[in-house]
Amino acid sequence: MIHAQNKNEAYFIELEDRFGAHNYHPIPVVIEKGEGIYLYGINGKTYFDFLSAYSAVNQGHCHPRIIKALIDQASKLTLTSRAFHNNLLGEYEKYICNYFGFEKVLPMNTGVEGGETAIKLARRWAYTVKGVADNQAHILFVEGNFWGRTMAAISSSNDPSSFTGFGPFMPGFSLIPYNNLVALEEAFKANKNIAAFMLEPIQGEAGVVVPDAGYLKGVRDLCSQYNVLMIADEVQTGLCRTGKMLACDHENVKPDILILGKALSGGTMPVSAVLSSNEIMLTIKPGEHGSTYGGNPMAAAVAIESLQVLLDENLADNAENMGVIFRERMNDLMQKSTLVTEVRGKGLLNAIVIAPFGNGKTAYDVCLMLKDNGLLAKQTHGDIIRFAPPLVINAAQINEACDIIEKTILSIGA
Ligand code: IF1
Repeated sequence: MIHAQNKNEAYFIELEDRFGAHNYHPIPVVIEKGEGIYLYGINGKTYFDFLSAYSAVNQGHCHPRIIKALIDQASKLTLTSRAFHNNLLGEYEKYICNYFGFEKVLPMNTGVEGGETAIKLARRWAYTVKGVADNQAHILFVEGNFWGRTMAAISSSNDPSSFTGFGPFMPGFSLIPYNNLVALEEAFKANKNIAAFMLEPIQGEAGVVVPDAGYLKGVRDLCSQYNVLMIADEVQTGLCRTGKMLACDHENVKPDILILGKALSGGTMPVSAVLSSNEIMLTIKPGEHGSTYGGNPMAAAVAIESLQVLLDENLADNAENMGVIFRERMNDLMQKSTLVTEVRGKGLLNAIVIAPFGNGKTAYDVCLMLKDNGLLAKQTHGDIIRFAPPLVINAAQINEACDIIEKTILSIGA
């Protein structure tokens, strides 16, 4: 086995190109180690991680407590399947239900499985509780949503890069504009078969789109008034990312169904969870839904520790405070450079919008320059750069990272 240092970045990138599907266009950097807010390249360079694996490593890379929980459990029992009980699952279910104030949890693995589970629960509730006629249940989504890559997820998408060439699509879905309570109430009045309204409290992939103050509360009130389930997809916005434990907490809104994922495992393995009430959760009977790995002992052990770390290290408050510093620095930069046309976000989920510059260059090109200056971030939708470091970042580090962003932007043009 030749050690990695004998092989350069091109070697590993070429391996992926030759043997891997081409379903991504990564920033050309090869990482071999992660610790806290830093990623370490095989090229010997150290980088600020300002993506956090799309908010999956909120606790920081390889958090020692979470890694210990993973290793300890992996050495004892990794998987029983749900055909048998084990001594971890019930403890985890009690812990996470009490942690978020819900009666029951349905444990899955990926975020999109969480979304699929939420939709199945909503449809089943519509038929057995709300009284919607069979196969008539409708789920309402918002334009710009992103909740994964499955056929149901792309069937509810209005992003051509998500759905083009994958039809036919799942029926019973429609979209309304985000951040629009008038459109929401009109949709509820027009269709009595609406089982649920599913939304991200802040739209991540759409480019960190923060709705108006009061929108989430308005959604909550309209869903209650029209007997429609509110499904909050907090896979990316949850777990302290936006400065509160949940983004819904900014307006003291409690959804009927809450979807969690990503940082639920601190970036160690796929762990997702759907939380809801007995009335909704018990509409699914034994054998009607599940997953081989859903709720496995390793996931249970890691999720408990990942959630406890969020509390013990006050990561919501830190995200709030560091986010204020970050947006102040970015707004200051916007005064210095016409390249930055907008700054938006909440907590440590932020983004800047980049104006077109020099012969078709885009935000991707800015990300390449940021990489060369020691900071890793990723563009979305051509002109937006999302900045989302691990929530353990401190004031000195966030300012050092902002120095890199400022230096990079000003090197392109004032
Ligand atoms: C990729 C995007 C982000 C999500 C929300 C559910 C899921 C996601 C709000 C599904 C997943 C991931 C998917 C990942 C990159 C990343 C992403 F760029 F794709 F759109 F974060 F914005 N709800 N988002 O953001 O969770 O099944 O992936 O565990 O596809 O490369 P998953």
